[in-house]
Amino acid sequence: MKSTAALLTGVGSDFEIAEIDIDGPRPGEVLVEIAAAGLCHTDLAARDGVLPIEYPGVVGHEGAGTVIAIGEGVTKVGVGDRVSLTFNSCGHCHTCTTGRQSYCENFNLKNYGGVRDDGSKPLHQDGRPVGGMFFGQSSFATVALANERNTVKIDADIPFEMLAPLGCGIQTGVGAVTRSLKAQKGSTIAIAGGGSVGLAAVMGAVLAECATIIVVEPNERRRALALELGATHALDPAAGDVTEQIRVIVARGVDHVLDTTGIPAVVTALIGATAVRGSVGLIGVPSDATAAIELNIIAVLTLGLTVMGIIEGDSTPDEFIPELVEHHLAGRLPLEKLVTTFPFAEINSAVKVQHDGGVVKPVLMF
Ligand code: CXF
Repeated sequence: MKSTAALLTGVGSDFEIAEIDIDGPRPGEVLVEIAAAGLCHTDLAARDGVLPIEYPGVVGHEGAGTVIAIGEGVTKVGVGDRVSLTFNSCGHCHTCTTGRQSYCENFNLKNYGGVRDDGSKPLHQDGRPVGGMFFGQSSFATVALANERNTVKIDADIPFEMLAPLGCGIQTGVGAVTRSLKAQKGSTIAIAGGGSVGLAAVMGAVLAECATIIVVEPNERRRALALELGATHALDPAAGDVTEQIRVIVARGVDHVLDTTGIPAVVTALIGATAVRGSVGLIGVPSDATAAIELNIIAVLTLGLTVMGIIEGDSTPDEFIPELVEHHLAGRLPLEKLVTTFPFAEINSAVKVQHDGGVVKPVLMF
């Protein structure tokens, strides 16, 4: 069938809205009419060649919409169901079968491989293949093909524009604090970056009842938003050494630090502000795939630090996304403070406004 998609035509290109053909669902697949799709930096990392995709190609990995067809054997969802599309996983490797599917051993193939499970490509333009299946969905399109595994049925009456970003950015931020770092009531945390993942992490820290929630963010409006969401302190990195600024607030250092920036100097500054036996969570994707930090081995071992890479907030989406929906509907996860909607056709302006810091989480509406 026909789908109108935002095509990336080459490394660094703008999105081009064009009509493509999309195959119907095969066994285990689900065809979804997209109602809303969040824009995330990972889509732009694919645009910029940091994540390997095939051009022309369709990205988008925070889709939400309505199921319009299902393939053989699909039982989790049916036609007419409202769904959130999330990251993909194989379901049969060691990490998937032990409940840690965000670290699927086949993560790259299943999320950036560009092929469905049988190795074929479901998107075409004028008879030629188009890169797709990005995070098992490629949801910057009016119709997306997903897998039953990365489709989560949502019964609750939540607007699609609030549902969409739960598929990646919000579950990543909230989950990093509550599920990965396992922050406890009364603990202290510093979060670098006040974008959608960092601010979702603030919401996670509020849910976890952390006593001190410090956000480090250069943009003044985002610092104000962090405070409105429940951060206890918002630091401007330009105001001085970040490690010292955090230690002025919590002299012994904070129990948890979380980096959403991927900037090595920021990670190093956060590590310097971590308390004895503290944990360091890394979520930010660097713009340079070779980015590295130096760790002083004696310091790490004598302080008893845990350094943890985090993917998708250690989420099991079938459970965690409905939980987040409940939090939102009960007023505990004010996503409306992060989301700004744009018509799908204005995807390039959404990218620009987000890049300039004008909005936190653009959501494209179809
Ligand atoms: C991604 C970040 C890069 C590694 C895989 C998961 N999360 C969301 O976009």
